[in-house]
Amino acid sequence: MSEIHRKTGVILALDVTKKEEALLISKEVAGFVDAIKIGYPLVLGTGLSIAKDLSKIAPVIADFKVADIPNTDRLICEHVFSAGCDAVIVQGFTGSDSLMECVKTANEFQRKVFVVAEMSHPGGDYFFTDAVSKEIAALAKKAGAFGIVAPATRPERVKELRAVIGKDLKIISPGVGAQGGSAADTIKAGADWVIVGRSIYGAKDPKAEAEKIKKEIEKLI
Ligand code: NUP
Repeated sequence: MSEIHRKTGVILALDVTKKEEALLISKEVAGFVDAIKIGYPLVLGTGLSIAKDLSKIAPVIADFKVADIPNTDRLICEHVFSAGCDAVIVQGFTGSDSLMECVKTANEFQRKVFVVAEMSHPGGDYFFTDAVSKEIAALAKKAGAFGIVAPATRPERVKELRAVIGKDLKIISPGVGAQGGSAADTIKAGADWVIVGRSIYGAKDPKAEAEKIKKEIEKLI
C-alpha cells in the first residue's frame, strides 16, 4: 500500500490491454506521474493481478466507477483493495448508503475513495447537470471520500466543484489532451491532479509526453 502524494500533478490513465505494454510504459513514465489509474480495458485484458505488479511502480487507482447496492459495492471494493489497489473510483449517483459503504470498506483497508462528480465527455453533463454534480460533490464530502473526479474539459466546473468541497478533498481531472482539456487550465481551476491517458500511452515517446505535462504544471507553482 502506498499513499498518493502530489509531486508532479499527473496521473497516468493506463488503458492499454497487454501486460507487457502496461509494465513497460509505467516504468518509463514512473518519475513523471504520481499514480497509475487502471480500469476495465487493462483489467479485463490482463486480470486484476496487474494491480500488484503496477503497485511496485506507483500507487494504483482502480477506475471501476463502482455503482451498485451497498453489499455489492463492498464486495467489489474488498476485491480491489485486496488486489493491491490504493484507491477506487466510485459513482456517487447511487446515493449515500452505497457511497458510505465504499468509504467504510476503504477505511477498513486504509485506502481511498474518489467519487465521480461529473464526467468529462461531451454527453457528460446531460445527466450530471450543475445541480446534480454539486450535490454529488457535497455527498462525497459528507461521506468522507478522499476526493472527487471532475472534468478537465470544463475547467469552470472544476472551479465550481472546488468551491463546494473546499480544501479538504482532492480533485482528479480526466480529459486532458485527447479529450481537448488543458493541464494548466485544469490545475489553475483547482484540480490537484490531471489524469492523462492516450496523450501519454499513445505517444511515440510516452516519457517525453509525461515530462512535458509535468513541466506545464510545474510552471504554475
Ligand atoms: O469523466 C471521466 N472521464 C474520463 O475520461 C471519468 C473518467 N474516469 N475518465 C477516464 O479517464 C477514462 O475512462 C480514461 O481512463 C481516462 C481519460 O483518458 P484519455 O482521454 O486521456 O485517454
